[in-house]
Amino acid sequence: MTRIISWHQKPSVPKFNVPVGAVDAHCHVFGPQRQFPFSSKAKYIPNDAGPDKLFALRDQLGFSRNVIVQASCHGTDNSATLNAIAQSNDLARGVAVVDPDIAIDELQVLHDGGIRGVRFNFLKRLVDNAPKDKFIEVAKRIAPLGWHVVVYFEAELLEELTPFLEVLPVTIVIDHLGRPDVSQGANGPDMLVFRKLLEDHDNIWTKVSCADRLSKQGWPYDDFVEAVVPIVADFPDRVLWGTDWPHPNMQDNIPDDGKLVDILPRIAPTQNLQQKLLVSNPMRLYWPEIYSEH
Ligand code: 0GY
Repeated sequence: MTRIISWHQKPSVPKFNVPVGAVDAHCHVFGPQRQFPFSSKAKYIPNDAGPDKLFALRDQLGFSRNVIVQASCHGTDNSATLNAIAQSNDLARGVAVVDPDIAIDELQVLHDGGIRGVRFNFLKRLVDNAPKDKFIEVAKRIAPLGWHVVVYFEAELLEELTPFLEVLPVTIVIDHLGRPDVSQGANGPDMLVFRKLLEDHDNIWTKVSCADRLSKQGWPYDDFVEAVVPIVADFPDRVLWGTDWPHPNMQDNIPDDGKLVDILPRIAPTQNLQQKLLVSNPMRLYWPEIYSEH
């Protein structure tokens, strides 16, 4: 398999200044492969995108912290993610992907390494199986650690997955709004069903991220912005945002990360909303021990 370079080689410096202490709450690291080989089940093999590159981008974009989500190409071996967190001076935390049979003492080791959640990935193009009953057991096992689950699925699966989401005894963060068709608009069927999920369950949060994957129009992502503005306005305490760098598996329309940051004031138009989206919400979830609301 050819190793893919899925990220912009010269992202711009954003025009928008993010608030002090902003967290990029969805990004990944790949490798370096010599130290951290990819999984034999990986559906794509990327070039190395290690912690040095990630932290340089963080600084360029004006962010302070990262939440590193274990990428599917590393399977359930979280070493690359843990390595990046260890090199961050406590400016990174992580979300792991685990073998569903993982024991409590192994979870504690991950906790000590900065992991605060597990990801359940239902995308068939990324993983071979997603055993719901085993995931429920994992969720019960992580609850005493104060962790949350991150769930990744596409809009057509939402109805089938809702009963599963309803039995998870922890906070749930849904990646990229459950991948709706944003071209239907803010009142289109996908966004309305997703909004209802948030209305009915106050333990469900979402990441209003991945404009580049969800928009059908491309930059400046007007269809994405229009669809997510009401979500940020109406659920301001349950939204997160991240770059998705290094944009796993993207081969066309690779986004300029600086321009992704530049849509933030359009999706969160007030300072109060920007503070919640980029600082208070991710800090409450990932660094609660050092964060207090003023
Ligand atoms: C994302 C999106 C994708 C990939 C992964 O773990 C991954 O490989 O998450 C995707 O291909 O849509 O959130 O990074």
